[in-house]
Amino acid sequence: MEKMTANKSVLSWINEKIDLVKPEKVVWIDGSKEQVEALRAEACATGEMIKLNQELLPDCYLHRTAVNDVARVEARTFICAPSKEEAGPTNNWMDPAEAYKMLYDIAKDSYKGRTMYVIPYSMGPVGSKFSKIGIELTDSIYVVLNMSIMTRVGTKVLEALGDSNDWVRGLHCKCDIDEEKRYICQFPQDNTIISVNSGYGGNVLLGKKCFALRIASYQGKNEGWQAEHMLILGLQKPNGEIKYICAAFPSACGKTNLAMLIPPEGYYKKGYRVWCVGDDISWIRKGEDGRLYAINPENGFFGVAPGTNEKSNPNALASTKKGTIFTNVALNLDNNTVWWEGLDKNPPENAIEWKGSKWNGKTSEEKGAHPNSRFTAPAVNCPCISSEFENPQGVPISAFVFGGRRAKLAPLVYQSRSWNHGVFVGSIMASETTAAAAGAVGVVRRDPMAMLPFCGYNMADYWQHWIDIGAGLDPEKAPKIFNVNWFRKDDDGNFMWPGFGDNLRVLDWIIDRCEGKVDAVETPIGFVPNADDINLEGLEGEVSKAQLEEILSVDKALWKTEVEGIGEFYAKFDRLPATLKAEYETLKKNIEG
Ligand code: OXD
Ligand code: MN
Repeated sequence: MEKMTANKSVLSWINEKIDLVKPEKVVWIDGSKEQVEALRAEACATGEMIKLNQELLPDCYLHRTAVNDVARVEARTFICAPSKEEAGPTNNWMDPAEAYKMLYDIAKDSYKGRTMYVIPYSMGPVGSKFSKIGIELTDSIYVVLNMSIMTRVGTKVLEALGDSNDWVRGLHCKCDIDEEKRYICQFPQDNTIISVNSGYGGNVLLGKKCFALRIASYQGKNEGWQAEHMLILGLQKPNGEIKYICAAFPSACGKTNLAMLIPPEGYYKKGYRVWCVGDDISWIRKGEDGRLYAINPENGFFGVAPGTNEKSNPNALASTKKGTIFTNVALNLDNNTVWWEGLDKNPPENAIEWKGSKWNGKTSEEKGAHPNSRFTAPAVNCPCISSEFENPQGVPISAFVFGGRRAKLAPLVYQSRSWNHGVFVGSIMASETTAAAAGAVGVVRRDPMAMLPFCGYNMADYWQHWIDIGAGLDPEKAPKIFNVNWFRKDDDGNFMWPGFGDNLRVLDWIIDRCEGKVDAVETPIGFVPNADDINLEGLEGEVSKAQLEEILSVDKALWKTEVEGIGEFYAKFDRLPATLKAEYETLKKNIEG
């Protein structure tokens, strides 16, 4: 096929990679429906994908990955910066020269007899000042089709690139899906990503975590903007005004659910709505009016399937009804549709489980879907997608929200005293492990700004970047910073807050605080709501005022232990910003005082 650009930096890089991996042919992805259709047909012919019931699930397909290749692999993910210090104490580091050599040895000749697909893609609306371009080379049709949902792809992207050299290089080689030789390497200084021996989403859809977070966080530091692991939602008040919130949570905290929340009935009737701009990643920069604006660089949702249902997240479920690729879910043979744990209480009896064997959901002890099985769904399918989703200027941010899963420690919500205190609150984010992840339950895992596996440079420098961004903002215009915890438990281990749609009650308070409409109580950790200011209408019999007071309380003894944990974590960072050290000392004093 004809080359789609005359850009010399693009052509010479692709030629080098062709010499390395030796494909049988090269196909450029043009973004056309016809090409997508032809690739779907080819993938079905080879068994790489299964066409689902086209009446119930039009343009939907199922894919199964190798059994050893079902999740991101943090232990095999590397930041290949010139020095270990630049990658920092929380990243795996490899010397760039050594990494290139090792990766090229693995990739050599690996496309023999295969096709190289060249995917030009834009993170962010094509042509927006926020957006960045990448080119991914891959030998997987599954990757092409997923990237065509998750990003904007094709000829228009190369037109926007013109003859610029400002684009991110991405090479993906499936090789033999050998776990021992699986590497996901980012070279931030070279705008380059190389991923070998995996076929699973987060490792191979290079626009997502590899580019939009790891590479982009580094670009943002150098160029004065931010790439964050944050959803973006618009909260519409009864007067029609919409205020935007960016929120960061570690995995298993309901991020996609919050991004697509449906207000409780009483609120809905009054006119409250939540609009989803993004469910995973935000790119943020200062606008001409001095406020911070955010875009979602992605074009689709790569969501976890298990637990998604009509009650937990009807908007996400609706998003998966057309043009969606399902990965590692169960196949219902009776009607050629899909099923996963938590979809409904009626598992299919005549089915194939995610590994490809016959499965009876009524009698089997085994799971039908892998716990990390996914749907890749176009964002436009979402019933609550924001009208600003394609806005090249982004949306103005009123609040940043951090959160985690803490059974006893953090109150339902608290507000930081200042921007720098807010950066501190983000830096001490942590979540207690759930049964969904391997390892012990209830262990505190520190995950600053939910960026632990995604920060492309030294985390301490990343915190300094946050501080610098705040220093460049008029405090009146800067987003206010909050922390939430939907997961407080009573002494019997029961959740004390209903969560899901009822989290709107907390978002409402957050926006009122941003607008100076409501008072708060100062505590050693920040500002906590007066219990009267969280509206419990409609929660009678579920959450009493006393219970609310309990989940808003700050237990100094527990925070004392927490301060020790923070101290141990901070001790890892030689380059800890003095501002954060000072915030830490303040917290310590407040708790002990
Ligand atoms: C994701 C993640 O898949 O954060 O979005 O792991
Ligand atoms: Mn994520």
